[in-house]
Amino acid sequence: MAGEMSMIGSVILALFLAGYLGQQYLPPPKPKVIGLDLGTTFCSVAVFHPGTGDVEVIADKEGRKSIPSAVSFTPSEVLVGHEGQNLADTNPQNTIYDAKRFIGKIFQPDLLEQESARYPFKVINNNGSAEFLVTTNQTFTVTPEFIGSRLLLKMKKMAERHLGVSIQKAVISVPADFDERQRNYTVRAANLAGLEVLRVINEPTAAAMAYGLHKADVFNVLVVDLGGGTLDVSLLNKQGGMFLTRAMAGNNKLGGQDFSQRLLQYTMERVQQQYGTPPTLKEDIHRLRQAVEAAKLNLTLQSSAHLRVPLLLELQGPAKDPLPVMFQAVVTRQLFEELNADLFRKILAPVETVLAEGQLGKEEVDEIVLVGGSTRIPRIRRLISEYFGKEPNTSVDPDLAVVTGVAIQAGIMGGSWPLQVTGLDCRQASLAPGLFHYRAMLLKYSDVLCSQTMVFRSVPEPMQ
Ligand SMILES: *[C@@H]1O[C@H](CO)[C@@H](O)[C@H](O)[C@H]1NC(C)=O
Ligand SMILES: *[C@@H]1O[C@H](CO)[C@@H](O)[C@H](O)[C@H]1NC(C)=O
Ligand SMILES: *[C@@H]1O[C@H](CO)[C@@H](O)[C@H](O)[C@H]1NC(C)=O
Ligand SMILES: *[C@@H]1O[C@H](CO)[C@@H](O)[C@H](O)[C@H]1NC(C)=O
Ligand SMILES: CC(=O)N[C@H]1CO[C@H](CO)[C@@H](O)[C@@H]1O
Repeated sequence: MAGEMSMIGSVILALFLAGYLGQQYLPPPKPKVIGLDLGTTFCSVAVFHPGTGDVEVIADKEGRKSIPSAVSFTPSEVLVGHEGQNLADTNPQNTIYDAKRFIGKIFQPDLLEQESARYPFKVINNNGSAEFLVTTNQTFTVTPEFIGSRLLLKMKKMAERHLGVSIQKAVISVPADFDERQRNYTVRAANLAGLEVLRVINEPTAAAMAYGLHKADVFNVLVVDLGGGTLDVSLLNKQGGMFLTRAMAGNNKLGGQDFSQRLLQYTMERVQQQYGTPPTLKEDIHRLRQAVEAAKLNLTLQSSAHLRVPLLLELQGPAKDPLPVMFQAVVTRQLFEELNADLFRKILAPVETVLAEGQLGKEEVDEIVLVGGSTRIPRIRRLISEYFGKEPNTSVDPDLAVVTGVAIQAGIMGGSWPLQVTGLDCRQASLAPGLFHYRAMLLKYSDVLCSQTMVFRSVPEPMQ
């Protein structure tokens, strides 16, 4: 019996060593499964490199790691991402964005009408589902999942070009509060792009995985996701290698756009003060909006930003030609924080809600993970760290945390090495009687062996 066990032990060890040697001497295999983050405003794609254990977020030809979730239809072509976004001003009725807000959702007629009033394109009601009306040479409708599929196809192609292999499989993230229908339609979008979806994973779970929290000794993880237009707070609970969503709350009308809007309002008032007339031309307001957006980004790193915007103002009455002026203003971080003080305070409300619903004290939260570009704002970070009395986890780029975690999951689904021993982890291996005397050796290679095999045991299951 003991001999048998040690035979089995030797076989297992041989397999481990084969895997290890393979890893040392064979060329690393290409990733076969991509990780996709189909966001409301931005999308990204990443892969897990089994050879090195690194996640790589794939950039487009211009080196950009996210593409805007915009698709623009013209008589001759369909433009996706930055190219689509560039037409938002000149082709507004046919440039569709925010499609994720509509995917797989059944609306009450009046709610859909309310929603569509926010957009320059036409949203029509097809028996409760939203569709977008596009008029180029012909007039036709497109579904939110079709828009999603064009974005996913673009990212699939970016990955294929970068990796030099064709890709058919993906893991994709969705908001934790997506219901089954919304998940199904997200999968349908991927299928339309020629991708088989191996798993749908919740965005907060992905963000936690980006920090390796699926492998770390933590129980309660709070994920704060503050993007361009929405705030989502999730309380995750890790149990036996699975992340469960214990509570969720949010504010779907709070985000970076609102902070920019306050700054825009302020600059418009300054123009009025300086020149006695507000900017009226659409192009001027557009330029101001861009300058304000740039200033907001600068203020996360610097204490002040200098706005310099050429404007055409109707100074001498509408009969005369507008006068070109160079509007200039300095905005400080303190001013930006004052303009938004009430909005920033609203961020803690859903945090308190999830703690109350999860019946958890704030001191019981083990890790806080920040996701979404707006969590770069220093005042917001401080608000959260002061509330919990500890620093949030911020080392991963908050715009790429979700896609990084999705890629880690994709790496798990794709397997790592041909000679991999799956379904066995180092804890089991080292406790198997026959393996006992090899334990020291296993531990010596534990970085290599365990980091591969442990992963299989700790596959987190998003709560569906
Ligand atoms: C749309 O119309 C333009 C000119 O009006 C024409 O050149 C183009 O071929 C048409 N495209 C389609 C898809 O019919
Ligand atoms: C409209 O939706 C309802 C329920 O969602 C369904 O029963 C009905 O068949 C649908 N009608 C059409 C025309 O698709
Ligand atoms: C979602 O898809 C699954 C599998 O295709 C199907 O069984 C289920 O009925 C779908 N659910 C909804 C709400 O569409
Ligand atoms: C932001 O910073 C960049 C580089 O530091 C600078 O070129 C740009 O003018 C700044 N913009 C504003 C609005 O301060
Ligand atoms: C503040 C901080 O960085 N906290 C944690 C982030 O997550 C890792 C786990 O991967 C912890 O080790 C850090 O302490």
